[in-house]
Amino acid sequence: MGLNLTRKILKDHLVEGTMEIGEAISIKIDHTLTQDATGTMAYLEFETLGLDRVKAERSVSYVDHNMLQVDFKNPDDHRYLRSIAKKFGIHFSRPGNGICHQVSLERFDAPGKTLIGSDSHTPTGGGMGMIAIGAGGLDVALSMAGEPYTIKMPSVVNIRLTGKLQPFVSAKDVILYLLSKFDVKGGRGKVFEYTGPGIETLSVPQRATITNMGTELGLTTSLFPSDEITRDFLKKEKREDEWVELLPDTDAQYDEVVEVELSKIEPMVAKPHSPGNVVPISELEGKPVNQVVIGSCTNSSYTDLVTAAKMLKGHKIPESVGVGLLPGSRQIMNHLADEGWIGHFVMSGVRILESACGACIGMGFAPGSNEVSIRTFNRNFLGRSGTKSAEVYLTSPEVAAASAITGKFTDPRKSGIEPFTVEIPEEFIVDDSMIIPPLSPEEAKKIDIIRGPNIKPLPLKDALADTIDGEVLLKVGDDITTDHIMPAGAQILPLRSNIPEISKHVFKVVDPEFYNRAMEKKGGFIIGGDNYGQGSSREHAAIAPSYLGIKAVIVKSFARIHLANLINFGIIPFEFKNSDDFEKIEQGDKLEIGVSDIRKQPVIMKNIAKGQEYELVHTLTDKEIDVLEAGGKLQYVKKHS
Ligand code: MIC
Ligand code: SF4
Repeated sequence: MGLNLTRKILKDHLVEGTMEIGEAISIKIDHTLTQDATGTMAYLEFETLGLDRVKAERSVSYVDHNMLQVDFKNPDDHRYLRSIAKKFGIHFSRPGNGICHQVSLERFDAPGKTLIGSDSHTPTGGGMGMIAIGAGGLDVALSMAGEPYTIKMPSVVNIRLTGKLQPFVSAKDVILYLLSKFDVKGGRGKVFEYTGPGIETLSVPQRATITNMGTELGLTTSLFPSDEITRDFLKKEKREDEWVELLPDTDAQYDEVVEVELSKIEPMVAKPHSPGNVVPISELEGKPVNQVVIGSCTNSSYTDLVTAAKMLKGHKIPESVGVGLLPGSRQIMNHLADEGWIGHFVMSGVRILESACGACIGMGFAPGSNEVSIRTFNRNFLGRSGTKSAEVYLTSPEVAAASAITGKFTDPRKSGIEPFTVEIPEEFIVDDSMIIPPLSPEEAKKIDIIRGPNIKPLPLKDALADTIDGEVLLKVGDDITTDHIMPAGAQILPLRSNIPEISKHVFKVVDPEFYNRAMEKKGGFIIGGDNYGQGSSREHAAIAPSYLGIKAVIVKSFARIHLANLINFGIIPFEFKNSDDFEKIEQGDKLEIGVSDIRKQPVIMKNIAKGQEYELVHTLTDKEIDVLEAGGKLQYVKKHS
């Protein structure tokens, strides 16, 4: 029986387990990625492991999220991260060099390798033919320490692409189309592996747009083969030596097949407040727009940005619209400058922002009250832009540019602009002078780690008691994101290295009183619906609740990365055996769960207030139960080393 590419790469890296769907497998990790907003915590955790140097083949630390620098906090984190990189043998991509996923694709990703990153969009690397997975910071720290990474063996779906995209329709529309079919829960426990003649029409950056936003489907990851197109991209990046051909077997087996005819896809738009809320542009045409932002790790390729520049060239942006450009990397910014495109953006009235996450994570360029913002990003969760009342829509660069010109939602095919193609340059401008390479072990010994006053040690939980009890502090519905649990943005993001401070903001967008209640009641429980914890990989959405005394989260189902983060920080992730029980529980109910032997399922939860009992289940492995019993993964690792 022929192997698909996902299974081939996983098999090559398998350390433990059998590759049966749903079974826990541990894989060897070749590359690691961190960004500053999750990285400071990941390195604080790595430090506690007591190693002299990272053991992964290639580890890279990026600074791209916390770049506003309104006071000492962000620059102190940057300085800490730079000293850590030098101390432990890590590449350091300096602030200004670009967004982690874009730079990783350009300078570090390599076909056939495995990559773990403390950012949920790490699967961007799947566009390069590697297994790239997003994880919590602690799991990345352990991968840097040489530990294998454990996932549940995913099922592999063959997304078979045929045909060719129409002019002004691009890779973003392909992934938005898939989101319209499968929504934000449809990919859980799966890998989307792209095959078929249509893939030959997509460049590596276009493939990476699709794999990047596969995260929004809830996928474990997404994967394209490594073919001549991959080779060509690596050659242009002066890294052809890292190319290997990697294809599925001709008779490869898949668990499902989905056919997608590229020529039938239209420009698509994700409406507020979910990337899964997708409609064709025709449903929105003519609606006034106040803001347009082009860029981010989803749409920052040369083709994306030159296409937008060509469309905007010679036009003046109407006064009712503010347009921003966030080029994903310094390399792309250099091309735009070198070839005169920056000038065209500026002449049309676009505000040039820096090569960073910026507006995507609410770090500046927020829309006004009730305003309509079109963004070429991957997420439009409530309040993420910094303005809770704003309506954020996600589109391709083509729709964004056409709408920026008219001041209303515009189908680029009807914009009057003649269709054109943008060829990737013969060679990219390769300049790694903003990447500090790892020091030799001897040089590294001389480095001191520099910490600022906002960098506080990580508080750890005690070992698990036999019974856990307390009140239901909050009851929420389906699809709660980690942006709901632990919001980001300019006020809160700089507190990522200070758990006691950041904990004050837990669930702030859902219930501003949550923190006070959790403190007053000395912790308790959270009740949730389906797909609890979707979105970002931020482990702060587990660490901060753990610090506030949350003992268990009881929901209908979890999203993958958040589930792992809860376990890592000692919060028990239970699911209702009978999802109707969700309805019976209210905020304020007093619950009690005997957890001395949670290996035996179902586990009984008593509702003292209502005199009821409910059956709970979980998907925990024996090792995960040991981790929970120790109070969390760091405590467990220390006990076993
Ligand atoms: C995001 O897009 O939500 C982030 C900010 O990049 C997060 C990481 C974080 O919260 O630091 C992610 O995607 O994991
Ligand atoms: Fe940065 Fe936005 Fe990409 Fe997250 S999704 S890595 S915040 S650009």
